[in-house]
Amino acid sequence: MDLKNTLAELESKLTEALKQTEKLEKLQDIKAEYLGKKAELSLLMRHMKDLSAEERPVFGQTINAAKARFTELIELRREALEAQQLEARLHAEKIDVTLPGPNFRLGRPHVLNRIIMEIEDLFIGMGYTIKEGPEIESDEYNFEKLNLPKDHPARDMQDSFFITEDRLLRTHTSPVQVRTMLEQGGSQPVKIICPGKVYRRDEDDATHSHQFMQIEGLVVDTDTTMADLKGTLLTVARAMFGEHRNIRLRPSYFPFTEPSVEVDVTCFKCNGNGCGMCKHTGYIEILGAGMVNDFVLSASGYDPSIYQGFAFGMGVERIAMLKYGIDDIRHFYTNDIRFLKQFST
Ligand code: 2U9
Repeated sequence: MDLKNTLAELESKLTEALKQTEKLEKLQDIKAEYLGKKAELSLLMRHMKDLSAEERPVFGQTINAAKARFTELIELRREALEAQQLEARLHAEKIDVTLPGPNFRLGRPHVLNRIIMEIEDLFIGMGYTIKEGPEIESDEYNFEKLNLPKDHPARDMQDSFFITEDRLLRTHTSPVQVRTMLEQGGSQPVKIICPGKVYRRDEDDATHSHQFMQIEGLVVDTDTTMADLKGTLLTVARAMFGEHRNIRLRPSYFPFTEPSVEVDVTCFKCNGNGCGMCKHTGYIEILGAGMVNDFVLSASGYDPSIYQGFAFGMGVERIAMLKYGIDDIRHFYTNDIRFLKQFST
């Protein structure tokens, strides 16, 4: 059989073998069988020595052309099989984009933080700055500078968690105001609100929590009056409880303010007519306030003959409980998702 026929026969065998092969890995074996060292094609080269000098190059070129052709046939099959495999994978991994997605549960700010943000927005609108400070405080900033010396009976109103003789968990955010006044050096006006966590040694029950949140405010300037305080608190009451609310001030006592007042808002359930919610008084207490005590002004560097100030403080939980009719303060801290999810934006 001459060389051309042998090669044609080999090529048709190779073509057949490739046609039968469905697996990419098998191509390696076929390549070895048809192009490897022991392949028939390679063995044919041994006949070179029996040929004349003129015949050898033609023989060599023919064999090399066959090698190139065989390599091409194998590669073409490889490409076809690869394309087939990709097609199969794409088909198997097809995603149905019309299927409904997983039901993501959106988070939301805690109801207490929402109320704080609302109140912050209101005060920012009135030109206030928000100030925060440390939760571990010195006795001096938490008590002494606020007119609560060591033997003062009013310290009992705020039973405290002491860490050392001089360090405690702050019982109110008032030390933030003290720090701000000291920073301002007794000559710049102050207009701030201070939100944050506070701690008191109370037994936890439906209306008491050893940790709760407060927002306090402080304005110090050379022409600050009780009328400014009243106007400001009326604005807060209306923003929180409805535009038709009114407020009344009742005399009270706080060591850091003089005079001091407790502030009631007309009942938002009965519009002030009297109902179970307001115990038939028409009013609900929402916060405490007053004109800054002269001692407190001087203790933080402000001359009370030039400066006056007003201050107020509210418990955020109390505001939320009134606003949403929540009957137990512990709901805010036990994180029952059924409770929390009721307060969406
Ligand atoms: C400085 C001067 C005065 C802050 C004030 C109140 C009145 C008040 C309570 C409300 C409910 C605390 O959370 S509560 O128990 N607070 O009634 N707080 S005046 O007066 C200040 C603070 C800082 C330098």
